[in-house]
Amino acid sequence: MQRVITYGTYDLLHYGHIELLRRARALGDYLVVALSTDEFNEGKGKRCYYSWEQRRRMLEAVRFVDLVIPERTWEQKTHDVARYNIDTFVIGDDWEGKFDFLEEHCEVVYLPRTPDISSTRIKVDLHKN
Ligand code: C2G
Repeated sequence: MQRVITYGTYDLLHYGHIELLRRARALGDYLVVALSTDEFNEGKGKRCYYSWEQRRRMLEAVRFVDLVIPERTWEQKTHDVARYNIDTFVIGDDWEGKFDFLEEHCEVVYLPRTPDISSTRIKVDLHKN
């Protein structure tokens, strides 16, 4: 069984997120999503609209997602790859090169981001109209 992992905030779930999850899942048979906790997001300078619990429930409703775990630190990725027996780490190419250190533990794949959609853009567009 090919096991895949990805990381993210996934707030205001949108089709760019879904497209990432669909392509990530297509690289294996099982997809783990490490979902940024509210505290970790503060460190990323992100304030979420939905709580971690709400974001977890939404991701668990996505058929491409098999397991949601908390992302609490930048340093947990190597541990997660071992703990969940991961074959492939996947993330959008806005992170290109940032996680190459994982290559000694698993395959590292950066996928093209879906253009013209982001949680920030949704908030701005909604505010305008
Ligand atoms: N994404 C995408 N296309 C978009 C928007 C997002 O492919 N238009 C991807 C991102 O590249 C990422 C995932 O969807 O792989 C989740 O995006 P975010 O919630 O913004 O995640 P981010 O804040 O980048 O967190 O340790 C890694 C970080 O937790 C990543």
